[in-house]
Amino acid sequence: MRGIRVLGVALLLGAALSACGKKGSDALTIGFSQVGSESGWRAAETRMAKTAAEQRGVTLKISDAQQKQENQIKAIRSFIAQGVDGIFLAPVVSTGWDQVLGEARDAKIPVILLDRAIETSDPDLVFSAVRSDTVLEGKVAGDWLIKEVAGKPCNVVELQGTVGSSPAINRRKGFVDTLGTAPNLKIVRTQSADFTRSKAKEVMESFIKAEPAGSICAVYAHNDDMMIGAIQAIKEAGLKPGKDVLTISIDGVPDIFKAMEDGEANATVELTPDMAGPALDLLVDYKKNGTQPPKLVQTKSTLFLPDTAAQEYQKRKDIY
Ligand code: GYE
Repeated sequence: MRGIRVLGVALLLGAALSACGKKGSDALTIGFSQVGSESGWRAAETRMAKTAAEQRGVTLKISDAQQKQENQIKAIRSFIAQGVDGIFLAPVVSTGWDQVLGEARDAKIPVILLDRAIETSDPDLVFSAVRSDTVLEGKVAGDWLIKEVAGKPCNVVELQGTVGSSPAINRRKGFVDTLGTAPNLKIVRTQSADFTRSKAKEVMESFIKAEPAGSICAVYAHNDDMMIGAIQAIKEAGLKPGKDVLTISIDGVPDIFKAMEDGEANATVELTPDMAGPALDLLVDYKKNGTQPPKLVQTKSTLFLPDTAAQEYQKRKDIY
């Protein structure tokens, strides 16, 4: 009896020790300052980050900034105070990070940017970054539209993302520069709808009211969620999205594939929501083996059209 008890205690002790050992040596804790949940893409990125961390045995602390930079700065300071092993930051806007990233560097905590870029005078404040080429996304969108209208005159309206965010700045730039080569295409209205469906629906309603009836030939939205809002507004105005009004947007979320399948959207430029997976791999490799990461891991920007929408929707509907 006594022997069994001793054995039991020894086993418990052993388990406790090995658990401690794991925590002390290789289990990493990472803080992720997330923008918010403004879009379906963003929600998918958050979900995939959780899964990617679980798969790698990493503890991921996610802080939702509700689209406010001040909340992100607070979250980063709190992660520093907790002594995390690394920080992921999806920066809501592109400027104003030098101070707090300097604090992270002083604490020797590597910072990896996810999906959005920052402007900084000191690139060494950032350990690495995982994102797409958002200027290219705007160019792919513009090239598709130029080809689609085939020389006909076309009045375009644009729904921009969050003011001051790198994807809004760059997706506009890539698109405007590309349209500059096609004098038949003219951007007649452009406004931010903050990457959200509800604001985009309102802005699109105001565009439709402001422009002569039936004169809007195409909508370019900086993300699919805004396009879903715009499609709603177009339908409520008695027009057919995808036919009377062409649509081109960015992200490749399931809902836009559904809309393409239903003939209500024309094209999307896909952006993977798996930004945390590659970032975790870099950080784990650095912590374990001292491997210096590349400054940038660039994800693909692929154009999708209605011909494959049904099958692409099936592929995505359960993983987003
Ligand atoms: O396209 C949009 C989101 O930062 C690239 O943010 C990301 C963008 C994404 O809300 O849906």
